[in-house]
Amino acid sequence: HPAAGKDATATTSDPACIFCRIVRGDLPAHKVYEDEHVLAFLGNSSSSTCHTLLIPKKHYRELRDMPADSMAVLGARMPLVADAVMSGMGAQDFNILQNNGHIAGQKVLHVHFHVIPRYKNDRHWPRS
Ligand code: DGP
Repeated sequence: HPAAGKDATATTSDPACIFCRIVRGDLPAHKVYEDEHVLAFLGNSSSSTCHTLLIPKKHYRELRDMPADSMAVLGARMPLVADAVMSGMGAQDFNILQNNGHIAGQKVLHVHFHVIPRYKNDRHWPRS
């Protein structure tokens, strides 16, 4: 596994990466949740009300680049972030979506999980 044995405590930030810039505060974003390891903020597409992105603060290009411990922390935060999005919006249901690579629809090369609140008759799936 490519991420096996990687040092999850290494500082990794890509100056050219939009999401790293949001993590650093260089680029504004509406934050939904933040701690030492992860950040959740509203996506800027208008495809869904409060469509939220959950990212590791460190720069990993895609899922397979993430060390297991970073992935574990991020996974543990997913229900918290989903809860925050749901309660803020009065939505009860949600999708988690995660794209890897150009063909799969990944546009920002900093791994991110879409937390998509679902509303009755929103006809959202499978678009993100
Ligand atoms: P994907 O297609 O899976 O790479 O999703 C990219 C997501 O990132 C999409 O929800 C729109 C969002 N996004 C792209 N650029 C920005 C930005 O500059 N600010 C914010 N808040 N979101 C962005």
